[in-house]
Amino acid sequence: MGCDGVTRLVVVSNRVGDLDKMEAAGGLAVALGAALKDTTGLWFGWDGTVVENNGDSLAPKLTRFNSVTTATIPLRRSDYKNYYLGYSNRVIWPTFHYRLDLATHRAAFIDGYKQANARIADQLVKLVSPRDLVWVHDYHLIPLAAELRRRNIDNRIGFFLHIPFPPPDIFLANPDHAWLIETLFSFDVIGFQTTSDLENFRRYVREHAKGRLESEDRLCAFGRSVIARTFPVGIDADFFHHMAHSPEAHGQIRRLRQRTLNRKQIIGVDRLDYTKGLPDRLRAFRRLLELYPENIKTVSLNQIAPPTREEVTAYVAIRKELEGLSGEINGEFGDFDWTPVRYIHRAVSRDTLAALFRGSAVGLVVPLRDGMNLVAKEYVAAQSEADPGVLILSRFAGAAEDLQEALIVNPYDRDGVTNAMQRALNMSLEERRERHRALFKRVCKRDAKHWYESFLAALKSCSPKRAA
Ligand code: ADQ
Repeated sequence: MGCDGVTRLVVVSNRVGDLDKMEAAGGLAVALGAALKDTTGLWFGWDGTVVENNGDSLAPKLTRFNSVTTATIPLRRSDYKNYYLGYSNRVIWPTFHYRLDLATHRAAFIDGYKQANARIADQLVKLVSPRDLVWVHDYHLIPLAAELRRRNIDNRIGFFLHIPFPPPDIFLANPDHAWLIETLFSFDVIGFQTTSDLENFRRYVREHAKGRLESEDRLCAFGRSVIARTFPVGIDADFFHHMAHSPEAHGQIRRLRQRTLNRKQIIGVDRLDYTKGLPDRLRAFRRLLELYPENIKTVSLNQIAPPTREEVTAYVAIRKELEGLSGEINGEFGDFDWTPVRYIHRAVSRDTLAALFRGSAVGLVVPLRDGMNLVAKEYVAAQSEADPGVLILSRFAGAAEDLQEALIVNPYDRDGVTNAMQRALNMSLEERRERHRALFKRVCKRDAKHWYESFLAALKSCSPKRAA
């Protein structure tokens, strides 16, 4: 990478994005794709395939895309089950999103998580050179630095948590809380999305791990010291704005308006995940039609929700609930010439998304809990200065810390969300412009480049660690 001409960047994440298409529905792939676009480096992760436990090779497959090489490995079947579906997505994901009720603790899950991280480290060490900066992403790989240190890797290693970090009272409910935190201290830099995530982490370290704050951003515990700071993730705002204003986007918006007879559109775009508050928003939309019937036949809700993690029961349940609700609303309110809710259960290309955002009067981003939420930033970036739409944003999305000029709502308060929709649909052009100007400025300032440059600057400021 152009890091400093000498060091190379090695990014490690659960999945490696498709650098050719970047159509993947997932915030991490989108953010890292933008970060790696103008660098040279290595991106290491799972290729999405599963092999049988014995015999098949886990050796990385190298592929070059311009200046970035991807190195991908398959997962063993037991790791897929216990590390990926099990500990990562049935323990850490729900717990870190404050959903203790959905966490399933099994010995096989935590054992699998540890073993898979050790196997990933075995493959990764073959590719790491002494001067590389190693940047590990997200909750699947919390113990990776400890595994690398065990293999005598003393490079600078950073970690960025894309999801929230819960308050100590919730974190303590995870039987492995002490181990998870100790293992994090093998990194040199730990990055969080928001100040409340960072504060939750600091509180745990101070109150439950005998740690102390050494300086404004340095924490000491377990005889080691790490930089712990916020690095709110951003998007390539310029690129997204231009994509939403291309001649192709104009054509798509014109066709959308013709098809919908110029009715106002509310748009939601989220992976189909229980953290995203999808059923609640459909209920809030139904309430909008009940409380403010002038919206009947004049407003539609387009919800794009591609499938994820379909082998986890909680995800099957949410899909059923959503399909049931959209069917009910359409049955109750729809007519031959108007469909109130359009629900699309697949990924769409980035340029189509940009056009849809621009063509929609309201962006509805109301997760129950979210690390950041890039859709909120994409919706802002896609708007036209002259006639911008209105962003409705959950106070529990990390993005709300920065995007205060959105209409901030409590996603658990259905009537509050309904009233925000009504307000957004009727907001004066002057107020829309004023809010959008402020939001767009922030989204541009704290963009993807700012995110990765500030993280890497912090990582480079550390002196290489000796193996623990
Ligand atoms: P996610 O939970 O995946 O990411 P989010 O930040 O909203 O959530 O990112 C989703 C990305 O996928 C967006 O760029 C969006 O445009 C895209 N996407 C969603 N649906 C799509 C569809 N149908 N077709 C095409 N693209 C689609 C995690 C955390 C977030 C955090 C990010 C980045 O959960 O809180 O913001 O990582 O750190």
